[in-house]
Amino acid sequence: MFDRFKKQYDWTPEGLEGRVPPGQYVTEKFPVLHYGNVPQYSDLEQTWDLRVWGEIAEPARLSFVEFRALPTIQVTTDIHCVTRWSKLDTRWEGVQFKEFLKHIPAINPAARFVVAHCEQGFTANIPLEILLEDEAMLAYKYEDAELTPEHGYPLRLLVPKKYFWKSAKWLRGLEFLAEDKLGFWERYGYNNNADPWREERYAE
Ligand SMILES: Nc1nc2c(c(=O)[nH]1)N[C@H]1C(S)=C(S)[C@@H](COP(=O)(O)O)O[C@H]1N2
Ligand SMILES: [Mo]
Repeated sequence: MFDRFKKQYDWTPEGLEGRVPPGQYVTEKFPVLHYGNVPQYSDLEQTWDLRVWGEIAEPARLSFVEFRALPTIQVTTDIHCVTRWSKLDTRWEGVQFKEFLKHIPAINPAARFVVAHCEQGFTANIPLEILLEDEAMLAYKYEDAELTPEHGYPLRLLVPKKYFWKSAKWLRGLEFLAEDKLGFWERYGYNNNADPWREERYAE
């Protein structure tokens, strides 16, 4: 059974057993959580790019215009933050990760992990096989509108299978690696595997 959470705007997912991972409550708000400041951008077409490097045939760089020309998909999914809020049926649009791979140099067979590099040095590490799942994407729209600055404008990762900290906001680079390398929260004591269904919140 789910305990009713104290806050007024949150509700108990009665009848939703199996839909919400253990220890989570459901919110209809969209909390904002991050370390550091919200980046400000002036001219994305001139100043923004997305870089890929590491275990890849050659490093590459996509401009804002090049990235926005890639085919997009929509995904409706539930998201689960390690601070215990879950939000159901969130709808995102962006470039599916496995589609993105078709538009960059070939990644090496040795590549098994990805580190997302974000503004201000934030990083998050994710196994490549998780990113190859259908709902993992490079997202730039939420509920049909451009992401707001605090939710990651102009680009964030969406990795719904993991606690939401792996859905890195303000994404600027993807590093492909043969060996895993801990990201920002992972080094800070959070569980590297971060599976909400197994309640993998903190490092052992
Ligand atoms: N760049 C960056 N991305 C980040 C974080 C951060 O500190 N920096 N925090 C993560 C955490 S802990 C969560 S729960 C989600 C929150 O996303 P939201 O603010 O859109 O709800 O962003 C994740 N992405
Ligand atoms: Mo989080």
